[in-house]
Amino acid sequence: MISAKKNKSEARKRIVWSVAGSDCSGLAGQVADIRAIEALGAHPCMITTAVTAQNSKKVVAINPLSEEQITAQFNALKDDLPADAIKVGLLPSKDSIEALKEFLKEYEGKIIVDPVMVSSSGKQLMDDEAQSLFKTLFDRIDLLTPNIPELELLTGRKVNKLEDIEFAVDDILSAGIKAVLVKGGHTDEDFCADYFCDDNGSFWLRSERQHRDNTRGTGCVLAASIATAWALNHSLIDAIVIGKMQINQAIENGYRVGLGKGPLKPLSWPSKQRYMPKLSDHYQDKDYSFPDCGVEEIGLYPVVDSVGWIERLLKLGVTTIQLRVKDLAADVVEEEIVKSIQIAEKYKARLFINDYWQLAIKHKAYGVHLGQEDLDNADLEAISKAGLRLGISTHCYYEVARAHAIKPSYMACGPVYHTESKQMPWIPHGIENLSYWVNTMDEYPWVAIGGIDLGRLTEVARTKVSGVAMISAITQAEEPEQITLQMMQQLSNRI
Ligand code: 3NM
Repeated sequence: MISAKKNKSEARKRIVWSVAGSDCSGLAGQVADIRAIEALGAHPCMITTAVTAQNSKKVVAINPLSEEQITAQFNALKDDLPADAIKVGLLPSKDSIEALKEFLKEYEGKIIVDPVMVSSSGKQLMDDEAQSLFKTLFDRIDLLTPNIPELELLTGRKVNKLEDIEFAVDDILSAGIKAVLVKGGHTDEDFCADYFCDDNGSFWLRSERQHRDNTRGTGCVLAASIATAWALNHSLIDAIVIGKMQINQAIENGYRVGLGKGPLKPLSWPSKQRYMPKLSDHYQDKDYSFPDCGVEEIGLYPVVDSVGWIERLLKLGVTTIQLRVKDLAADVVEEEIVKSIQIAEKYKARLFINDYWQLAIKHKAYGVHLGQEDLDNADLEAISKAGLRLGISTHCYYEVARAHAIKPSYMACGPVYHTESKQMPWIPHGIENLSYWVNTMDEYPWVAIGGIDLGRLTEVARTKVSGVAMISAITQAEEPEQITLQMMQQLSNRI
């Protein structure tokens, strides 16, 4: 997986095609797609499948274009403005499906399909022949984004409760589609939960429901935003979180224009905590609560692998530290943990135990730090009940959304720079992404980690992170005490 918020260094702007129906009212369809694609920074191209006549109250007419007319658009674009991702919406008739299938013989890139089958006013938008042909596209679809009525139509299953979605999605996946995101807008819950599933697993994305009138184009904006974030080289699951953030922002900014429902309005890159969904394996919130780390900033946060290092650094006045032991026998680990906790208490320091959450609870450590892999096995409820603080590592949108559902005491962002201390598949964030996270998820204290040393400390501290964590800058230093004191001094000067 790769984390890349915005890829500014690309010489060519990314291109996203909207293969869908026009909308003369400017509320949904290709107008919504274009707004969404541009808002996230890609160039939109339009392949129109039907000229629709509609307004804010109803769909008056769908006028499908012929296979020849649609093919001419594909041909005009394919060499000059090739797609980095394609978002497909309305396929009103056999002609549009045939034209798309023909084009897909030579296009091997990303393709997201929002199955626009019935309008919100109940008008059938895809004719019967197109509905039955639609399934022949399934093996080329990377992501399908049905709402609940469309899911029911596609599977013949009734969805009475949220759990039913999971069964219906299994049916679609076994028909050849690679991944499905079911939009939970059509329920009575006071939250909006979307369900994602592919071969690697599944998750729910949950946001508070915004009770707003102006929501035309929601499906278009979501699918087009996901396609755009994916075209910008985010992983698909990150793109889905970004799309959900954009939807939350766009709904908040919807406006009234005609006599009926107005459109939502996608704005530029979403960067507010309230837009971030909570991601977990269930649609309901878990009620964890973890204490905060106190009023004092986390500060210099050495990550070390022995009680010897803990004592050496706490003596210097370090106030936060992490014991991260790997590959030691269980009894040795326990002994290291017990001694480290005793020393931390003596110096009144905040000691986080990496990974070994049971031992941290047993010996009443100040806190636990967990990586995303550790989250699968840790009993968060037990950590919460024991009153320990919790820190969670994050590297991308998906992981931040997952951590957000847990509401930890702090979040760590890494790797900020290249690191030799841990093998990871991530491209370093750099200062720009670190700043983005600190400013976006601004109710959490952030800890920066990865490749940070004395020379880089000032620019990292300028992002207003609460803590700066490091391994090698201290443990590999020729004079660890001196470097530690210098770094503490620099951090205390930042205010
Ligand atoms: N976690 P150094 S980077 C333990 O990105 C760790 O989650 C990271 O070591 C993350 O300061 C990292 O030597 C290694 O680069 C930090």
